[in-house]
Amino acid sequence: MKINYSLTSFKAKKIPKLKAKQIDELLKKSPKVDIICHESTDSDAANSALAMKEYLKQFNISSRIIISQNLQNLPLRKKDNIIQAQDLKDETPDTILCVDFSSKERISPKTLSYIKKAKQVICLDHHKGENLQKDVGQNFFYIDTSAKSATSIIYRLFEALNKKTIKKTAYDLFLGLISDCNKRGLISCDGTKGTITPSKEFEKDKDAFEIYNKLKRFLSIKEISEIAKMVDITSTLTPKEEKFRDSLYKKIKYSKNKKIAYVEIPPDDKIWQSLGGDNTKTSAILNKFRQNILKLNPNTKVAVTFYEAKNLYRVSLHAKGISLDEFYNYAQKNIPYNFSIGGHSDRGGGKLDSTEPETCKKWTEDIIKCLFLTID
Ligand SMILES: [Mn+2]
Repeated sequence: MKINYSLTSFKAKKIPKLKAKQIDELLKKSPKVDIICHESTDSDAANSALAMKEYLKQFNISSRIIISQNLQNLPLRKKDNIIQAQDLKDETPDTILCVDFSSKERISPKTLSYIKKAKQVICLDHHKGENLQKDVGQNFFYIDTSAKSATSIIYRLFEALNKKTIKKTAYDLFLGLISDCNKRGLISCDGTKGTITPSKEFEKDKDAFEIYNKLKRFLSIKEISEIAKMVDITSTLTPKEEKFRDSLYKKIKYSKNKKIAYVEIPPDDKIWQSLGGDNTKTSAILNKFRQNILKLNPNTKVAVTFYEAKNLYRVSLHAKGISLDEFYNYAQKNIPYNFSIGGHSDRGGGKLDSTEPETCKKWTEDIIKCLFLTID
């Protein structure tokens, strides 16, 4: 079969049947599929993988879910049979399905070399960034940056191929969507009350809201409340985690006009290390912190945190009322370090290939300078 390997980009409207069939055929000609999630795997990626595994199971295609995250606090219904990327053996994969990422910046070099060995690579993603096209041979990209979650893209895929799968995987698809939207402040979850509330902005996105409503219909009140609790991870903090959260507010630095607010957690920070470094819990604390800063300060347009994760130094950003796209380009071109940066217009991040305190400090300053130059 002749395959169209060109880059494909869609709006989050319905997926044309022909395109969906193309992905379906690529998957079905494979006896074995490895579904790979990005580094620091989040709920959207893991749930995308779970839903795709269910789909493949119907056709007796065996698949494995490969993640890079501690499973403990990861919002996910089923946690068995999951492989950590670091435990991958030296073998030649058949088909690799990348979910919630399509660029090498979001995976480790080891995972990239594993992907490079595959007979074919399929990517389903909703992020901006330079894609893997150059790095992998036979591949098929399906990138829709207007989708609110990777699970929304998978919803559209099932809708075009086999609607029954939507009902079967509704819990997972919904959980991924809620989790990604919660991170962007588009949907709020109250773990104590067990409620999920979409914002006005979310409701305005016709496609996202349609998917939200259709998936929600398959779920019971009990399941919805369970999802709210899982996603609102900061509603169940230990005293130590609470102390860490409160300390962030004391460490905020602002640019002169207050447009930029940032907190640096140095790579050798003892409290950060004692909390286990970057994981689902600490990342949720930082995420909520950035969102709160934007809510509390009318003048602040970007909230930024710097922290160590898996032997790299990271930056995460949330923006309000402005786009970060120009900043990503400018920083990548003008900062002379080995790092990558990107994401969505309103939420993104980057990582520096170093945890040397002096280098990290200098990089932090440069990132803030670039933000100042591009958004001020
Ligand atoms: Mn996502």
